[in-house]
Amino acid sequence: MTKSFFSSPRITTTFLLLVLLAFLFNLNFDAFRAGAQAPQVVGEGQLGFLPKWVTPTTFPPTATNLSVNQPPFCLVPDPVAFFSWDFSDPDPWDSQSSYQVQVDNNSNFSSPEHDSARISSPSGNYATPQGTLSYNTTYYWQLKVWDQQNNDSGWIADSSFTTPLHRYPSVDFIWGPLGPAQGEEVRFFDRSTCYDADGQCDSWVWAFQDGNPSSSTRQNATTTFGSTGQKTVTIEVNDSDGFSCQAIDTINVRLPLPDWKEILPP
Ligand SMILES: [Ca+2]
Ligand SMILES: [Ca+2]
Ligand SMILES: [Ca+2]
Repeated sequence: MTKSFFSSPRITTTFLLLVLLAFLFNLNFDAFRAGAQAPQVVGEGQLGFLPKWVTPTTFPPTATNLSVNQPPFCLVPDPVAFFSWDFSDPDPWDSQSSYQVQVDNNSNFSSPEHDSARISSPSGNYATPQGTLSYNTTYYWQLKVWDQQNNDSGWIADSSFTTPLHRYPSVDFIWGPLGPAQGEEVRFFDRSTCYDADGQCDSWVWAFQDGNPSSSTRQNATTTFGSTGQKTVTIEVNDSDGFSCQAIDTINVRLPLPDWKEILPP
């Protein structure tokens, strides 16, 4: 009678241990294939769905689709940059716990003009605070993200961006009389400020809804509205660098007052 291979308790235990080791090794082997960087060991019990005696490996995150945008220059008095990215992690259950953004006019990030410091947030967007960036400057920016196991991506650098030469025109105008009558002459006065070399605005384009004339290229213009109601007035101001901004306002044009005729008492 042949003895069964598994009848010895010692051999059975050894066999089961080998199976378990092969399973764990294969788990790590797959994980190594999934990511280029070395995995990090997670502390016991950090991943709730695994038993405490399993010490799984987790991988550092990265960020993709990095982009930088500057808002419409006419709307902001100082340069601002909006950054965005997508968090990416080889561990499908993992997510972003925090991020950090640095902005520097030195490509090696030796002296950042702005450092967000580490911010605990799952957000993929960040904007520089007002007053941190200067005009006429090329900036570089880099990003670091952390996953829920405190693994970080390392610094990820994106393309540079350049702020405008100087501030865009700040456009404003006034007019009188404030509530003109239909057919009454209305005078418009430019109150804009330009920031080119000589600080003087260089050209103006007015548009008057239902006005006669309906447009003007003078700095201060005059028109007469041909009907009553809300009329839109637009001015576009340009400086010598071609920086152009607009201002829009509405004017309420009323009915002309009747002509009064004095009637002497009988
Ligand atoms: Ca991870
Ligand atoms: Ca710097
Ligand atoms: Ca000028």
